[in-house]
Amino acid sequence: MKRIWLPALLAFVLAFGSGCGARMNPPGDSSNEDLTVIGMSQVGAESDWRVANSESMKAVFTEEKGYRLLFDDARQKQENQITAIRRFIQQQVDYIVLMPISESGWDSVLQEAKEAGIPVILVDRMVDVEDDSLYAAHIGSDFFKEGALAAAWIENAFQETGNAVNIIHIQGTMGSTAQLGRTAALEEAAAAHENWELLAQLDGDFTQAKAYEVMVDYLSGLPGRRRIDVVYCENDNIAFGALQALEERGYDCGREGVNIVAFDATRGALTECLKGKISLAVECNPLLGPLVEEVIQVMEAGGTPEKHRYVKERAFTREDLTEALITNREY
Ligand code: GYE
Repeated sequence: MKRIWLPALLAFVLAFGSGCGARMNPPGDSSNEDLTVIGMSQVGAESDWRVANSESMKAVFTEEKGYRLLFDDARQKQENQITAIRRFIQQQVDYIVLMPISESGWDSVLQEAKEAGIPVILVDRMVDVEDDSLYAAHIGSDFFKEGALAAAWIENAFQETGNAVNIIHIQGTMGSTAQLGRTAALEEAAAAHENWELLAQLDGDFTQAKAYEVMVDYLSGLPGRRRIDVVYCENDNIAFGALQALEERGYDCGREGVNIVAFDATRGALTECLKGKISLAVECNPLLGPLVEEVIQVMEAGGTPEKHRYVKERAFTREDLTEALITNREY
């Protein structure tokens, strides 16, 4: 439903409806109210990060604040995202907010949105399109930078060793910006360190179940026990799956054993970090709802939003953490 300009609506009601008690809507029916309609296509609910991200959006875009949020969960399928966007175009929403599962394959559907005059705001990951006028703005994380923070920690942690540093790399959804950036940072660092050995690159699809499965398979396929120094997990849920698989097979995880490095730094991972089981938790901030609202407010006022906005992030080791910090964390 498109917005109806309130003064015009009032004038209409006063001119034609006054005196007979007519209203456009019965009480409680907000279908014709002056709401900004947002069609949101979310990747899915594959991780704790994702759930926190969806909650942040839902908390901001409420009817009390003047929005109607049409939220679509794509269950981790790009075709579902494309179908949702086409539906939003038909419904003539005011804005489309898209968390794209992967970078490629968006040109045509975003062109359709552009032709319908509906601005698209990208959240979290990016799209790889020829024409960057196909989206109005992008808000998310610098995933390469996050990976570089992790690589710098590994470098520092193993600088004294003369031995090989044995690394297992469990990747997120292939082709997503988060995977591409975090992978590129590790691969670049591995190429620059002669003694870093990438023993395996496994596809963990950002989920705990998949990571557990690929890690169990990998460990079961080893001829014997092997020294593993680092497991570079491209999100917290991958780290949880890897940790479970490693511990079940008798590996100790922590500074003296297998160093798990994870991304997101959600409460669950920080808890494992404080226990010493995750060595490094690199932050990735999912609380992007308020920043998306800022972009919409700029556009509502006729302005042009910043094209790319990256959120500030840090990394945590056990020494940085306290119970209180974890309890007070918003995600
Ligand atoms: O790290 C992961 C999620 O794109 C930043 O996707 C996001 C990533 C996040 O499922 O947990």
